Amino acid sequence: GGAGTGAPPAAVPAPAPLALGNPIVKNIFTADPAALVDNGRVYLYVGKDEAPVGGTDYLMNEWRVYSSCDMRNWTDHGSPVQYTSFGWARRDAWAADITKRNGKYYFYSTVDHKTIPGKAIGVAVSDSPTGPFVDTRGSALITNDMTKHTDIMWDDIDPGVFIDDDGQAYIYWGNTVLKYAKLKENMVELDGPIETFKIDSFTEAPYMHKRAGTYYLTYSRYFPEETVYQTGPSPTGPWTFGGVIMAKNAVVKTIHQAIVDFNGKSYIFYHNEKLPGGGEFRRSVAVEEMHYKADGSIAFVPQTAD
Ligand code: FUB
Repeated sequence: GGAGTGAPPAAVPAPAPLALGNPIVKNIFTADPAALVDNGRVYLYVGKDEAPVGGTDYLMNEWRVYSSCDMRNWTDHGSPVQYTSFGWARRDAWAADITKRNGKYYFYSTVDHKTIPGKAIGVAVSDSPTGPFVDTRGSALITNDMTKHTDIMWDDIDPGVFIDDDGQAYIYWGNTVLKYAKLKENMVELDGPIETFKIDSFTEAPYMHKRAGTYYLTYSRYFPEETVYQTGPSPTGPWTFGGVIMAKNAVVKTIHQAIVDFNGKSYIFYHNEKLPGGGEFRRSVAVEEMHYKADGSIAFVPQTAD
């Protein structure tokens, strides 16, 4: 925090919502946004929801990437990576995250493993934010630990990757139990043991960002999910509950956020059911401006329809 003047924080007037053109992608169903700001553009990575009307499970084979210079007009760059990019995966292009280090782009993603029961997390590398991404390590970065869990098959999902100012990288992931580990500078190997945070009501989709020296751990809680956050003085806590950022959707039980700063504003991506024909397994990604109050807390974000 800054030097205190004794004056209370200024009240932040509720800003008029910007027309951001939600949902962002209108010709296919999309879910699980990840975002990266690079060279003056924001890149948005999504999973493609292909379940038919009345489908009873996710049908997800590939990720797609879009970019924008203004958060309103988006360029479609196609599919930079599919679950088949991971030779050890058998299906399910579930949630992913993206980061850049030393000029290379690292795409972390959830897939279903061919031989180790349950979900696993892989990492694929590219020289370009629009891919193609290649699984240079040729094996999963994180798999279900069968010595500890023989019954939880989706606890290794939803990677969130964060590189701190001192260069140390972290990966956060999990369902029900929030796990994390350090990453080596090469970004494709864990550096040390897998640890856990004890977070009440944690469901999934952990995401780390840092602002003015404070670490913000955002994630989904409950089911149907709402987006909430904790703050801490380090990337490993200790954590203090901050509040609800976004309320649960009307229909879709998942919500999966990603948060970036772009051209001096903060934005939160998420998904809902609002593209016509949408539903639980036919989601659509949207974006809203996100505001910090003077004390660093995050103001509640209403969803906009357009
Ligand atoms: O899209 C499949 C799964 O649903 C994701 O991995 C979760 O975050 C939830 O959105």
